[in-house]
Amino acid sequence: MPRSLTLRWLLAAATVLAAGCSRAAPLDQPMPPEQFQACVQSLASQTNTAQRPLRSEDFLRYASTAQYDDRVRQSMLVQVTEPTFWWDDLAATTDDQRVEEGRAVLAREREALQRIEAQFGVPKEIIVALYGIETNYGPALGRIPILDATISLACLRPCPDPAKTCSSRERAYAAVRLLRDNKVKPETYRGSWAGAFGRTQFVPDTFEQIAVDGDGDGVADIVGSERDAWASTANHLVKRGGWITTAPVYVEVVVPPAERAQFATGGNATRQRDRAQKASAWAAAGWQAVDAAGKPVPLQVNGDPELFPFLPVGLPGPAFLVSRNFLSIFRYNNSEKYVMEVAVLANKLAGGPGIVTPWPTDDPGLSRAQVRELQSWLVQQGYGKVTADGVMGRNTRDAIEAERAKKGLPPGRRVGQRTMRLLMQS
Ligand SMILES: [Ca+2]
Repeated sequence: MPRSLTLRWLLAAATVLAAGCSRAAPLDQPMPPEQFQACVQSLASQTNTAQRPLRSEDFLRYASTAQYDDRVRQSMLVQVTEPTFWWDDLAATTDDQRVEEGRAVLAREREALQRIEAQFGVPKEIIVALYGIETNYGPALGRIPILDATISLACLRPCPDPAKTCSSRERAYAAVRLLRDNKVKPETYRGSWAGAFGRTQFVPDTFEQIAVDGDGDGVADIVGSERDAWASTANHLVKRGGWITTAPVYVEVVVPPAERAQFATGGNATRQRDRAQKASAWAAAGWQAVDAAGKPVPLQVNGDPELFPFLPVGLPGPAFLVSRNFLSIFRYNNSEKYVMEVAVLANKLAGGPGIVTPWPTDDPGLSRAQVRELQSWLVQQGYGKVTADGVMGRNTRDAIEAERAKKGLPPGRRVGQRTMRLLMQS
């Protein structure tokens, strides 16, 4: 989702709330209806601050039908409280099933994707990978009415300075303008709690600026048309992110022995953007690439782009030199994990090995098929709130926590390959 809420923002918001900011709703309980109505009126009175014109009466005409949706608040809380591991997220988001389904999309739409690749200079595998991560290739578009989501969010997360606009308010205004201008169909104007909609999950303000027609009918419809969604995504990566046609997102590397100590960060990420230099300069400094078997090989990159080190969990662990295209995807959704999910899935779609160097864990992550197997087992054990949907949600983690305690495993809310076998063997 372009420009999603960041964990950083959520934590900042939690701090503001904890400090007793009178304008912000407390996140520990649903917003009362009268407060929501007052907030809608207040938003209507501030449309003069909107970055694109919107009259108060136009805003109210649509916003007065909006309803507070408490799923927005609940999702904000979950994001803050449930930490996840790189090896879990990547195992699920780039599993065999998603690779197979992505290859089927590439085969089905080869011509259209090649045309979009030629027009924007973004590889078709990147576009399809992003489609797979965002909405699982289409079906998971989200169910929350966008008007409800964006206005609820603007009320739960008011602008720090009411006289100046901010992203949550802009998003709500853009959500209304899209309806006013008939850019979206009311009946399919649904999406995520953060207001992202369509096949590649644009928020309304981004849609206004970036969405383009990709199937030639003159209309940008990222809900109904895959090609429109793909072209819009490619346009985002180029216009907002400065995509470089020839550069890979990442190259997996071996750090030279003399430099390894500085990357032993105790599990923390290292991103050294200020060290960007040409691939050939890294090679001259002793950095090597890793082949599909994990063997060091000479570092040579087409076009010799500038690269900088990125180590998601430090050493030991996988190490990468990443390009400007890493930052381009980061601009789409500012999460390093998200960037690598898209890039690794794209690598696998193109026949690559994914990440070769092992993660520093003896309990690697589960595919969605394995999560479903675990969930079915948990349901059999009597955890009635668990659904076998392949998603590690709060109910599944609650059940895992209880089951780990029952089996005498160290306390925790996760399960990997090894602990899954331990749990299910008795
Ligand atoms: Ca179209």
